[in-house]
Amino acid sequence: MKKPVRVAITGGAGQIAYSLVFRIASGEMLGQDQPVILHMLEVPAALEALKGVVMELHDCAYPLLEDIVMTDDVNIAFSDVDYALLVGAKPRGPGMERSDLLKINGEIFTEQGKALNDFASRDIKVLIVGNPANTNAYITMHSAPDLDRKQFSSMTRLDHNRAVSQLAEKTGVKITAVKNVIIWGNHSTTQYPDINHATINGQPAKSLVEQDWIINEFMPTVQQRGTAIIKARGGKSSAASAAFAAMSHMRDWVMGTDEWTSMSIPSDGSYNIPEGLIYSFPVTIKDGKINIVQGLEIDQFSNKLLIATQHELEQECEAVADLLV
Ligand code: NAX
Repeated sequence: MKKPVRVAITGGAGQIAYSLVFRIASGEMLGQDQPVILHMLEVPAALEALKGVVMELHDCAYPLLEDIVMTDDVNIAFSDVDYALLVGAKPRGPGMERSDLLKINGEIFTEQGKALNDFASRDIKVLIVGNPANTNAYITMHSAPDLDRKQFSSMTRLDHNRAVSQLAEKTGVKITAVKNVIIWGNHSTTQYPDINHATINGQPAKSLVEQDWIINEFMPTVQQRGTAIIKARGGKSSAASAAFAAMSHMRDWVMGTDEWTSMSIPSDGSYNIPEGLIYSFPVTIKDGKINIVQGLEIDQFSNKLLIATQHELEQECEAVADLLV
């Protein structure tokens, strides 16, 4: 057995965490030979509910779960943690403008970034799930100047999985037949789900579906899937699929992957995306290092969409500029 690692989850009493923490404790994220200590952070008002989740974790008697730290103190939550999944965030309330949402969450993620900077393991890997995820990751990264930018990411894996699933369903193939789908940009409706480089059983996906379907069905379905789920679930947003995506994102970061996946990471200037912007790219991962897939041909239609989602992210970053160090 390996030495236990510490995994922090914020928003521990929320609905995504309720699907996520049990899988982490069972070894699904980091492997069956990796004991874990969970650090669960909540706001004071939700500590009682969090207590219930912790009771259930104990009731599972997971062999790999060594200990649980339950707290409303961000510094304790991030002390010596090796992995942090920042799920908790303030939802958009009635009458709240997007700029208000950015500001309120900006304050939360500034505080959390500072705590990661001061108390987390120097090798920490950070995934931001809470929305607006890319900009929250940007703020967290800027609030942790002693950590490497490459230690920060945000989640577009759920969008990626949605795109793979839509394409498999349309062409009547198994999920595993679909490769090289890409989500570019922001985790918002401006994201660009791109199948120009995708293959299905080795054949170009574009030769198997019509352009009209790509533009008028595939892209809007993926972009607006979150809203469709909220409507279908009577107001509740995606939770199990989001938890699975978060776990897969972290697992791939640690274990590596030969196939492409999509991750929002600080741009290194690839595809002319300004350096440092947290932007979703096609990536592969080896030995814990995330590599952006290089050399893809970007046609004019795609280029316009890559720039549009970049602009939205730049505007979001501008709206929180006064919070950045
Ligand atoms: P819930 O409202 O069920 O849970 C959020 C939890 O976070 C609450 O228990 C709340 O008390 C806690 N919280 C709020 N501020 C906190 C803070 N400062 N520190 C610690 N905990 C705090 O939301 P849930 O459905 O779990 O969704 C969580 C976040 O994920 C939301 O921001 C949501 O928009 C976002 N999502 C992101 C996705 C992505 O692909 N990146 C997809 C799914 C999801 O919509």
